[in-house]
Amino acid sequence: MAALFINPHEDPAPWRAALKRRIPDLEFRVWPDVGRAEEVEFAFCWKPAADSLEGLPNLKVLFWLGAGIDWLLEHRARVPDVRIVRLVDDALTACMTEYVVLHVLRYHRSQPQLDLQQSQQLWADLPQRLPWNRTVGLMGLGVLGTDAADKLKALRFKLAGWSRSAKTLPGVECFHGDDGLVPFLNKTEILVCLLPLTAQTRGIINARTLGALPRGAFLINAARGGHVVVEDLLAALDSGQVAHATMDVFEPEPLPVGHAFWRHPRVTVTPHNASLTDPEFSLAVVADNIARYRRGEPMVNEVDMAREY
Ligand code: NDP
Ligand code: OXD
Repeated sequence: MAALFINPHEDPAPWRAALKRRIPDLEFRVWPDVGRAEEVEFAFCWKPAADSLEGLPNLKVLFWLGAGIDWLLEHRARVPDVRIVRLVDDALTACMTEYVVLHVLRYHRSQPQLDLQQSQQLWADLPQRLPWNRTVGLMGLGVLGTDAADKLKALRFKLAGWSRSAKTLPGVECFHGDDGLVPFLNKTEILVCLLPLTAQTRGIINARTLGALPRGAFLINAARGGHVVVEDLLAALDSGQVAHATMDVFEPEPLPVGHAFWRHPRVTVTPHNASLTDPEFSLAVVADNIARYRRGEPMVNEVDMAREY
């Protein structure tokens, strides 16, 4: 049997090497060299050409080489009816937590203002807050949100979190569901979005929700561009309701040249690199799931397409 790598964005060589080390009996093929299509049992995909998933009659499991499965939801009509597993691994989580901590601290320590002062050759103190007097609000308390919460807790921030279902996390004031959203936002001074993009969460960062934050709040969006209503965020930045925003994800990507975010003085743009997929770590998790599948055991991080994440 064979595994088909369908990822036009990455060099297949390290994936091939990692697979060979971990499952030597599984042949590695790279799309479009499918070979005998009926031999393909597993697909490793990230944003493939939409037709590349067709014509694989014995495909059993599609391993999505990213954490967010919104591409699959968007292309649902062309996605085969097979089991789907998303990527959750330590490297991806650790990198995302670095991104969140980096930008939370940057806001907490007024670094954008200090950069501005430096550009004006201005030597001036700024008031400094203590972390236990500053509330960071995590939208999404899943794999990434809970790890970021742990590390921010170690830095002694006050933490709030919002999820779909009710949760209890030590050191995090937890809110959930529609009723919990505004109370969560009301106390959030640095808002970090780590939600999946679903029908329920599309456009969730909008005039209403930004307006529920304390004036002068900060936004860090490392989830998906589709969470943000761009014109509402620009208006909130212009009015001072939002002091500064850091965004790693956009719709579309790459962020088009000339887009208002590129040159906005109170926006930081990063090129969807908050967290990167490392073939060695990712393949370890994929290989473990293939072994589970072969033993007839439940796989970990299987996606519920009806729930959309
Ligand atoms: P998880 O599925 O582990 O967690 C999702 C969290 O969001 C859960 O707490 C879930 O609630 C909550 N949630 C989902 N829907 C709603 C809703 N309607 N209302 C309130 N809360 C909701 O996802 P991960 O933490 O692994 O990843 C989150 C996202 O981060 C990914 O989907 C992806 O888009 C993005 N990402 C971005 C990367 C980058 O490089 N920029 C890299 C990796 C991921 P509950 O706990 O109740 O289920
Ligand atoms: C993502 C990822 O989902 O990089 O963005 O894993």
